[in-house]
Amino acid sequence: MRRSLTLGRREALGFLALALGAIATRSVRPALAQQKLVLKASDVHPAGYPTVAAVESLGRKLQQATAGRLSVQMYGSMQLGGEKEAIEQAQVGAIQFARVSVGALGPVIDDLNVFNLPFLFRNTAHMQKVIDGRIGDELLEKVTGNPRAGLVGICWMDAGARSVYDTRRAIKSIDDLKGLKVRVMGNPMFVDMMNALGGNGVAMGYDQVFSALQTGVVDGAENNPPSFVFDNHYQVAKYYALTEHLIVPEILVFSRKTWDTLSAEDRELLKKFGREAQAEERVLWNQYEKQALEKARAAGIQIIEIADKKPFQDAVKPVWDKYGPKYAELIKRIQAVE
Ligand code: GTR
Repeated sequence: MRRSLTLGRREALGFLALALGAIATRSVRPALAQQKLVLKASDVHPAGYPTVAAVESLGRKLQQATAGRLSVQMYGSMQLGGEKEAIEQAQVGAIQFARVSVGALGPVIDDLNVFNLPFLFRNTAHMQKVIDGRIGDELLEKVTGNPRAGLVGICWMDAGARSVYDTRRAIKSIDDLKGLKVRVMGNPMFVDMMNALGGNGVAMGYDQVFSALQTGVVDGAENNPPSFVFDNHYQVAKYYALTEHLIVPEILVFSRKTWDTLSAEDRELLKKFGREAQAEERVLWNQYEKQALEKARAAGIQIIEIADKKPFQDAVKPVWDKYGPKYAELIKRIQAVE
């Protein structure tokens, strides 16, 4: 009897989303477009993280430009759950901004999955050129134009390169990955990728990774240095192998439900400040990436350079064979970006 009275975390989040939704529908009505509106934003990362700081800065500019009529309330640190939950909450209009990885949004908007191909970009500078240019704009438009997604693409954000970390052993060559249970983002492409690399890919929400590492549900995960360090995974996983197998940008999306209630001027402001947030986040990102690696080294994490990535690149060929062909044209254009 007692158990039915206690709310599970997921149920509690569900209620929270509903409650936020109720507030949102009350405050977001076309006829009331001139009224004060607090736009809710979700991020899995804590205060101070580049993506969180950039969206907060967007919020301050919005507040200033509209004399306080529009503002942003940031819910960081997974207060509203993981990224799947953030996407769903933005779709129903319970929140307005979801800052998520393209990895997490790929299952909703297949056009984006091109960026989730392992070793697609030569390096992070290449990825930046692509998201800053024509292709970046086109893919944001695909998000906005997707009739089923219920989202508007605002801007991209940097997330560097993702590498494997684990609690068991130093991965020096691809053979060391054999049999390791490695958490990946909730996208079938990444499960296939990890399996192709010799590990066992386990898809799981970001909100569960720390405890899964701690309890041994998984042996490892893969992420960029700031997530590894500032989300505390480095406290349990002591080996970080710089495989850099994925360079997946992040994206800031906005609830279509709310968007449709905004005036053209307000939409323009959101787009303008979004573009600025993309540039601001990059500066913060570069600093944070350096700090993260320094902090990991100081904490005694074994950081392993992988001089020869070719065996890793060769191993993911089946992933390219399975998912690559439908993006063939776009891949050619991406590869041609210098
Ligand atoms: C981080 C990223 C998050 C989330 C997370 C994950 O690098 O910033 O948006 O996608 O990875 O692995 O789920």
